[in-house]
Amino acid sequence: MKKALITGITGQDGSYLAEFLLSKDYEVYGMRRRTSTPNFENVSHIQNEIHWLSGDMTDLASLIEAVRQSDPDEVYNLAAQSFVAASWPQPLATGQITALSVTNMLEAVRIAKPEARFYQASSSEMFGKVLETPQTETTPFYPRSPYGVAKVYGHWITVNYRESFDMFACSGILFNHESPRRGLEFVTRKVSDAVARIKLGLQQELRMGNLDSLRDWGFAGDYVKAMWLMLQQDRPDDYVISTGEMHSVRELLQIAFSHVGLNYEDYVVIDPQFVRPAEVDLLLGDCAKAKEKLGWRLEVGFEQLVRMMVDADLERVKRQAAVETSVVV
Ligand code: NDP
Ligand code: GDR
Repeated sequence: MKKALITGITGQDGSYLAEFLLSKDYEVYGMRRRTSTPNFENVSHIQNEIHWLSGDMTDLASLIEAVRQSDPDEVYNLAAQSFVAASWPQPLATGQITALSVTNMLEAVRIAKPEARFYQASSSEMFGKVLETPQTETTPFYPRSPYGVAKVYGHWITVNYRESFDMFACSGILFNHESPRRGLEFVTRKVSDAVARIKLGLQQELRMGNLDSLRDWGFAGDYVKAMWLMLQQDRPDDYVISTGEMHSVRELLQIAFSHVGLNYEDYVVIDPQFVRPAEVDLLLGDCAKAKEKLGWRLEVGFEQLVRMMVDADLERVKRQAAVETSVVV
């Protein structure tokens, strides 16, 4: 039985990856930090199947201990301050967690289990300003946010540990991927949640930022399979994972609202607080290398993804509203 250690297991990707690895009979170790309010929402259905370890990305001692205790064959480093907009008001915390902590994790592996295979969650945000489309493994980086800058550091330190210490370290340059487990602050989930609330009469408007930005959005369940595939190869390498399709935020709104018979223009209000100091106008990935070398395939398309998220939020909001009503009665 193979053993995997996942950081960031309570997040969107960590939960899908844990499910996927459990289905492949892995022993899954999940590292989580202490939070004042426990947040097992994404993993509650598999909570008892995971071996829980306590640790924080900024605390090297806890990471070494997590690697020692789990003795993993594979390490998936997904933990990060992952919300781009929050990286301007919290640039140093973002740098500590999303950039420098990658070195912490690589050091923990190098010290405690150097032969373990390592996956780093790199990001299309590293491309930032458009220098080339579609973007590939060789497109230069020009990050446009403290988050993007931090991810560039995490990416290169992973490459450097591979080249310096001969570690099996891979970096997945993943484009945006979404699901019903996406945090509520990210644009797809903000929209699907609002559509559900508006449809059910619980919200009147939706305040948004830049509707013209273009993203290459896929389904998180498909993308975690690519992470695993990278660690099953003979040689470590870096791969772009994307759909190769681009849609605007406006299109996202159109599809989500029309799925419940509404017109987004009747509800959306532009609010400058959601417009970023510097924007990534366009992301479009070319994942030919992953298709060819990993045999990775996409299963869920954009419209299907948006409808899936709206349907899931309709169900969830209805359930919550029913509980609240019964409490009031
Ligand atoms: P989430 O924000 O959903 O999850 C982030 C996870 O990191 C959470 O489990 C969080 O724990 C954990 N975490 C944050 N800070 C720390 C810390 N100091 N110590 C320990 N754990 C910490 O992100 P996603 O699942 O969407 O993304 C996973 C990774 O992939 C991230 O690195 C992200 O930057 C990267 N990525 C994501 C893409 C996407 O489109 N989703 C695209 C490209 C890259 P807690 O629950 O306690 O907050
Ligand atoms: P992104 O995702 O920044 O691409 O990073 P997000 O969903 O936050 O934004 C996507 C685009 O939508 C525009 N936008 C808004 N975004 C939010 N959150 N809220 C709004 O109201 C709003 N209005 C317009 C944004 O300006 C942006 O252009 C995600 C994260 O998962 C990162 O961790 C990951 O690395 C990248 O994707 C790839």
